[in-house]
Amino acid sequence: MKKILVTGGAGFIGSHVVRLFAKKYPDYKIVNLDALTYAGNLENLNDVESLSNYSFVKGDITDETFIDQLFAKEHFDAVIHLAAESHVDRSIMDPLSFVKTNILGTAVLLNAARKYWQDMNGKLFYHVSTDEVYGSLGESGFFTETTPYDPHSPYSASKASSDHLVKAYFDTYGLPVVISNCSNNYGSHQFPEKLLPLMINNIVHSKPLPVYGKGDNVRDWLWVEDHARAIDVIFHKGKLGETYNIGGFNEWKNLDIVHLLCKIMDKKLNRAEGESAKLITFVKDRAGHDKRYAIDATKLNKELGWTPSLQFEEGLDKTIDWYLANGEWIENVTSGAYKDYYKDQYVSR
Ligand code: NAD
Ligand code: TDX
Repeated sequence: MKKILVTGGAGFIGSHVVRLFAKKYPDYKIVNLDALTYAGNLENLNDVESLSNYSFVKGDITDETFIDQLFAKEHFDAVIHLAAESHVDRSIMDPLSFVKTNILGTAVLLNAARKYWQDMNGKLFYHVSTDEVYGSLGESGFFTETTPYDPHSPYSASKASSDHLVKAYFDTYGLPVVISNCSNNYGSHQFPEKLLPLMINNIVHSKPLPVYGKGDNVRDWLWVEDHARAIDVIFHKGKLGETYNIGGFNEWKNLDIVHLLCKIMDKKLNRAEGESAKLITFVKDRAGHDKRYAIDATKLNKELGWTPSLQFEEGLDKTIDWYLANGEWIENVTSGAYKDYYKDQYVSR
């Protein structure tokens, strides 16, 4: 029996990782630790909460005493660390909370693992990170595992720092670690501050669709369940001390993706063709906006045999259907503090 601590398991990607591990590995015990910030929601885990190998603990990864006590009590074999402040625009408004959670929180977890894993044999600290640590690409080229770090936003700088801490604990203490850096995820249960769920929600309500700058920034999109599958593969087969890039070889300009969403949703909502696209509104660009991300996931494919399972159009279709069928979920997560966030971020932009 392996006991795995998943941090941030009530968030978007974390809930998919918890679901995959708890269902696929009934002999693993999954402990989900989450502070339930605005981004964490136990409703994301309705279908796993009754499983006997799953439990939830509410707590903050920056609370050293609490984390030490948890490690002393639970004797984890592995950590899959996803808890983070994850939204670039929020990091521009409030950088210090990103420094606290993403850097200090990761350091507290690493340090607890170092202290409580007397025998490091068979242990694993898996850090889930982002392609944004590599900075921004021009028209061509890809991020590989050896691309130098060059983060630009407070979010990506905090994730870069946490990656460096993970590597330092491997080099200095021999802590068994692995890191993956993934491109933009999309899918069910994503908080509607990120591009795709925000646009889907606004199209449903016929609200303006705020495209930053000219909409010509490029992102490489991956279905969240394929990210969770990659984490499964790397967790079981990844080489200690290594980094693996995860991406879909699926680049889109923001404006093109918003047009595609509008086209699909016009059909699904029985609107005239072109009706939703009229909502597109160009707004002030994001400060320090990275131009293009594109991941080269060859290492993960060649060494560990992972490939994405879904084509983008199919994944987008499933994603839109999920949001249309889960109006109550969207209503719940957007009814409170989201309104203030939206006003601060978009109303006078
Ligand atoms: P999310 O914002 O949806 O979820 C983050 C979760 O962490 C939430 O459940 C939140 O409650 C929890 N959390 C935040 N602060 C905490 C704290 N101090 N203590 C305990 N829990 C805390 O984020 P996400 O999009 O699911 O991203 C998960 C991880 O994957 C992050 O580390 C992020 O950097 C990384 N990542 C995200 C993407 C993406 O496209 N979303 C891509 C690559 C990597
Ligand atoms: O309203 C919007 N309008 C807009 O044009 C929003 C929210 C975004 N955008 C643009 C900015 C980006 O170029 O869309 C693109 C995607 O934006 P986000 O969804 O905020 O993602 P991004 O900034 O690319 O970062 C994401 O990918 C890497 C995740 O939020 C990170 O957690 C992950 O690490």
